[in-house]
Amino acid sequence: MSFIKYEQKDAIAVLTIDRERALNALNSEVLGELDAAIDAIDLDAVRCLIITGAGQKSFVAGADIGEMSTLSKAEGEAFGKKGNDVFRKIEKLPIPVIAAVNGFALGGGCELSMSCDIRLASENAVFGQPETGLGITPGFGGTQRLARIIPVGKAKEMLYAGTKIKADEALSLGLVNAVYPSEELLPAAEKLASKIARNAPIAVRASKKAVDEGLQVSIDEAIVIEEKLFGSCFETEDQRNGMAAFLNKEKAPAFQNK
Ligand code: CO8
Repeated sequence: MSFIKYEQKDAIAVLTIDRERALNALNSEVLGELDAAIDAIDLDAVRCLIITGAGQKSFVAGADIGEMSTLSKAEGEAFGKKGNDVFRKIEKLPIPVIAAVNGFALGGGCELSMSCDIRLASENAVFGQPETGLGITPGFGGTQRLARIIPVGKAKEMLYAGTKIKADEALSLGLVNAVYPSEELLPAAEKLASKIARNAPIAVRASKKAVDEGLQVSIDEAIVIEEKLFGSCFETEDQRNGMAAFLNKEKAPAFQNK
């Protein structure tokens, strides 16, 4: 692949969008490679995925403006669908995904980070949906996910006025979980990923599924989703071993994903 680097270390994988000369902007080729890289993840081995951008300046500076500039209505819709399909695939991965936002996260970059479960940012990160200043709406889910993550009034300001926010404001809005100096961002993301990877994988996946599916339905239906997933954990070796270790006053076992 020319624009995606993928590295797996034990149960953690780091996927880097690597088109640094265009600040990692997403053109069709990058999106195609991202899609293929997501499909290729070994979900039996990987327990947490980190997505980041190459270099110190940008996570992803958006969809490629040059490529979009001449699209027709039908082509615009098709390009939006291509991005949405990939981002939805990321969102629906059974394993947790952490965005390590190492600089500009604008337009499609902000949207990519929002399709991840958790966002950590470097101090120089900048988030924004500047599309209306280019004559378009966000097209990779920005109008939908931003208003679901931060207060709707602030989301609307960012969408209508193109207001960009820095890392500290993103932290205060809950758009990111934590902010680090640039050089500490990836180690911090890997530390969190390791912590997740040490827990029982079936229970972690079930927790993700319960949150994501539960948020789409009424609380009565959501509680039932949790009950079923909770019950299913009692068919696992990891539950038996995890609880036995606690009762025997031993440290948590190495969970086997069984
Ligand atoms: N697309 C294409 N090229 C880009 C992009 C981009 N989004 N962002 C940066 N680049 C390129 C620049 O053109 C430049 O290339 P070159 O060196 O060949 O001139 C190179 O990256 C470096 O950029 P700058 O010189 O501009 O770097 P600065 O540090 O001066 O500025 C900024 C950095 C502020 C990030 C600036 O580059 C910028 O404003 N970029 C555009 C940000 C933006 O508006 N993003 C949103 C794009 S729209 C979008 O993402 C919609 C998503 C949904 C699409 C649905 C389609 C239907």
